[in-house]
Amino acid sequence: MEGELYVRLGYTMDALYRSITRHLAYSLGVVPTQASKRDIYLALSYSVRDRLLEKMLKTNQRYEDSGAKRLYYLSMEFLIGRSLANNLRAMKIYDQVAEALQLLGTDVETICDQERDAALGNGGLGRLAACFLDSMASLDMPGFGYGLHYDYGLFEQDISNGYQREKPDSWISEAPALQVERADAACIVPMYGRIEETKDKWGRHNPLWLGWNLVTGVPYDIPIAGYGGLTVNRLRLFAARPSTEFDIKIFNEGDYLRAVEQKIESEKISKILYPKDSYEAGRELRLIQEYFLVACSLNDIVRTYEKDYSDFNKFPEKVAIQLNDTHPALAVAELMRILVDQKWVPWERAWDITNRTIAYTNHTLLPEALEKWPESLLARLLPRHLQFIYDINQQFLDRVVTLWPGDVDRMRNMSIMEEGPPRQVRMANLAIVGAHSVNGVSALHTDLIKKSLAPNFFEMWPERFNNKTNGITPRRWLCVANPNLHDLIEDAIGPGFVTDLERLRELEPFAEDPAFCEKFMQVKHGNKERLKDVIFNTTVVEVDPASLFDVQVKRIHEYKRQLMNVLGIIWEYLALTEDGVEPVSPKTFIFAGKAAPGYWAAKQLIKLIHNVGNTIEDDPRARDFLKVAFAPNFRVTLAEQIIPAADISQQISTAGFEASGTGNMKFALNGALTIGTMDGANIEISQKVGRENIYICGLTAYEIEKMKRAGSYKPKAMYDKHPMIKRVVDSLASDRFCPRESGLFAWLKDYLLADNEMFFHLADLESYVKTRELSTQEYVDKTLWAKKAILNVARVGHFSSDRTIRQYAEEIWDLVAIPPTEAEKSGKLKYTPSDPSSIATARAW
Ligand code: 26V
Repeated sequence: MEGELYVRLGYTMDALYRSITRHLAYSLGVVPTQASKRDIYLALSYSVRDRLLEKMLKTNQRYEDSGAKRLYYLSMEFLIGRSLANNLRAMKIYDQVAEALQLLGTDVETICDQERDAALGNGGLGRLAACFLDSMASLDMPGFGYGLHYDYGLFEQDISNGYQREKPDSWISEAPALQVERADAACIVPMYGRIEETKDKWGRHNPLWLGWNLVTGVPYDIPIAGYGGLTVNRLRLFAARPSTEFDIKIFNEGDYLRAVEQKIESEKISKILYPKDSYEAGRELRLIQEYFLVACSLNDIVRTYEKDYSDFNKFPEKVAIQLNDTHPALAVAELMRILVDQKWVPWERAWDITNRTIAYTNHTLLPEALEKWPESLLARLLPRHLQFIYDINQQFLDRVVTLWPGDVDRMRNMSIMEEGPPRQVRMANLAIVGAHSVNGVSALHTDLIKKSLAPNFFEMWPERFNNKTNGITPRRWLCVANPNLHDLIEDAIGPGFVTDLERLRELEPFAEDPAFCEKFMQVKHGNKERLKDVIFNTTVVEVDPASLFDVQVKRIHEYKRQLMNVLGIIWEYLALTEDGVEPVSPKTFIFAGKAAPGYWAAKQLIKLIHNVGNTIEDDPRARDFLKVAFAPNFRVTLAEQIIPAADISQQISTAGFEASGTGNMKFALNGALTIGTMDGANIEISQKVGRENIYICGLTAYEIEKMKRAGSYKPKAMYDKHPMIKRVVDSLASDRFCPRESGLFAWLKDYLLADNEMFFHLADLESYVKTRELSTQEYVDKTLWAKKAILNVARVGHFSSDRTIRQYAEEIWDLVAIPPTEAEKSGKLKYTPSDPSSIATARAW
């Protein structure tokens, strides 16, 4: 019947087999008997995509019918990793597909292993966004991601002679198996140009933005399947393309070449993900990217809203926008511009709408990561937005003056504009002023936002500030990454805990059950065996699964203190080789992580880890006790292999610097014990699992802050006083770890002994090493260890991103779930498209 699409896709083994072979023939042009693994991977992905799109259309219909509020998560990064196995698990067709693939002469793991990671993010912030999308879909919430469709994701890391080498990550070739292009929803984005101060027909001031260049934003939709597979939301990623206006007047070769140049210029915008986690002043292309994301997303959001409403009075009741850090903070100015300049909403009214719609999450206190953009750059790129920022600031400062008359320092501190030279726009201030909610990502972090980052703002608007402790999705970080542990838990406590993670508590009694403990340790051992192969294939280091796997995997950064871990290893190495103190268990130290390409100190640390590892391996006194492996090219997929195999998880940032951490949660959920400082979410993890089930060391954020203020940290005195600290530091200054590259690590001694050493390595070293020793001793007692590990698993249900998203939904977004109807659940629903263009899209498949 016209306008209706009957559901014909099957989910049985049979139907899936037919779908895969059909795609082999008609999408790829190969006969099944000649299909390569890659062909089968693609054919399976297309079969999965068909089914996801079917459910996505139904989900959309359900949301439309309900008229419910929608949440839009604006983020420059979505660190998704692989999708196929995750989608098979979500749709509960993993076993059927496994059987179908067997008929094709292969197996599901091999096929899932063909997929490349979508590495559209740097680290924690991007991975959090991906976990949030998973949770929103799994909770049946109308929550959608908006991001950029980068051609190149985060660089690939090769290691050559212990040094990091970067290679481009061309993700684009992989993308078609996941996404649908939405050429029909493309939008046009203006930039550059000038302002003409004119008057409208009533004689009112009416500035016009003229002479802009135009770029087109083409959306690509990636379906995001909720667990159970009935709710499928979407992540919409925009690619930059030249606007057709560019090519209209090509009269001669000169024009033609200019048109080509402009084409390249526009496409540059979504070419590459910035590989940094700190911001660098004046990077024009980065600001253009941020604006491009904001302009495309808001255009889409407003257009969707206007399908149902003719004025903007209900906008904040129907739309919530969450800013993932300040990267999309221009949304404040862009929404104002749309409302005032394009929709004729009065300024004050527009401001109220903007403020009630937008919320902001802060993810870091590091000064070098706080974005500021030169006023001159904004004046050139976005002259009209700058006017709005001035007006917003003026209105805001007028309020500050009435509240605190004469307090010039406070005004200067709170102003969105920073005095120069050069004058700059402070994006955090713009976000705080523009949003109705400002949240941190752990209890400590939120406290520090209130007390150190933005105390004046907190004083002005205490109700605006709130905490949302991060979480992780148990679907990826347990079901997909550690299926054997998932199955063991399910055997013990029954199904359902994957969407109700607090239920893991029911596992507590099993910590005392010897049979369960035995099985638990067997699962861990199996995971360690598999990781051994991964490490051998990528590093040629041979590790022993019977040794303690002590793991630190994350971006390489001074504040994360991989260096302190290395100092600990050297300490144990010297104790063993010079003092004859054998560790009670053989230990394998596993590292992985990328350093930003321009971050010299971080890259040196990678080299140091390799050299220390080699020195130990070359030393017959040490090699049977200690081993160091650096697994190259850390990414989501490698994390999925490493984390389930860890005995110890190292979370040792200088207190006050790691906003939350999420790796800490992934490890605990997979039964590793944490060695950690009182930083970020470690504090809350220790409260949940109990102090006796976690190894806490080091100074607190408060103690460090106090020492910094008093200038009382004297690392040289510690070095003089403590013979072992002296020996460890001196060994770095010698050529012991760089016999063929004399002097390579000498800088580290000066670095560690400087009074202004920001990260307090030596201050925490002794406490850290003692704590490590304790953990190694306890590891030898397998009964004790199994008990503690199981209690960690049982008590970290709180850190499901489902809990985090529920809190955002209730306390910030006022968003409710729109669960599948009975008809959807029974699979009989007809889909009636309201938008004719979606019929074409649906029919094409
Ligand atoms: C800043 C910039 C500046 C411009 C270039 C690209 C870029 C990329 C990222 C960032 C900010 C990074 C902030 C971040 O990743 N924070 C992490 O957020 C996690 C999720 O909340 C949290 O668990 C980590 O502790 C925190 O470091």
